[in-house]
Amino acid sequence: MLKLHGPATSPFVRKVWLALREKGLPFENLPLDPLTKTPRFLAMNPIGRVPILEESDGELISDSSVICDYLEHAYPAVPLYPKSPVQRAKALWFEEYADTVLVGPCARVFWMFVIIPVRSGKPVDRTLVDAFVNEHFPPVFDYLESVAPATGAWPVGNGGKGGGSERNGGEEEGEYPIGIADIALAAPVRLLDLAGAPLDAARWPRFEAFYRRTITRPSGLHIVGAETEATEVFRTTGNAPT
Ligand SMILES: N[C@@H](CCC(=O)N[C@@H](CS)C(=O)NCC(=O)O)C(=O)O
Repeated sequence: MLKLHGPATSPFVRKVWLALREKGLPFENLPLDPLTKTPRFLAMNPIGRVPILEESDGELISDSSVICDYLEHAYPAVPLYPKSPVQRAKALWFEEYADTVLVGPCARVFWMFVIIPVRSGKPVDRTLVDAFVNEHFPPVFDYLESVAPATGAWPVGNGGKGGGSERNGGEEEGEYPIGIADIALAAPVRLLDLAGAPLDAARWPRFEAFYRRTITRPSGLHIVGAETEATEVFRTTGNAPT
């Protein structure tokens, strides 16, 4: 069976978790504290980061984007990436944007609410949180709001039904199915829920609604128990579950 190493609180672990579930692939999640660089961990991934996917034959694959690309090729039955080159490029853009830009402010809020208080022994500094959110959220979420779909999945698709020739370079007309863009964009935003500081739905209604309908799919509900448990370990110890 496939093994997914890393805590369910990690946005990159969550991204792979959602991809595995959307593809219908059974797997086991194994805790691995990414902040403690044990020799075993560094032997699995020399840069000491999660997620790490372990294939049933023991092969190890690191980095959420590399893992998702691997899954797409090794298990193509349920595709997550568009076939049209231009739609695929757009999907990869949103995956990259989520992994490099969106993740930062979401992770910082999680740290401010969950990890810093237990490590510092001081309550959450709301003034600091508000200042951070006011400075760092608008550039990211204003952009995502401006491109978010009013209904359905992110408008790049997964190689299934799409918006017809004009919009996606020849894929079939119809509703866009869930794909890697949806998964990658939803995964980090979940950190805000786990922090107890959900995204402001009044300010970013389209993107928040997109996020909410994506994360409440069966794939998203499947991780809730594990991430709640892992968040509690962080909240009480200041460290990841091991
Ligand atoms: N680009 C990587 C990023 C992975 C990453 O930064 N993971 C974090 C956990 S959310 C980590 O392992 N951090 C440990 C560290 O940076 O020391 C991916 O997509 O998998």
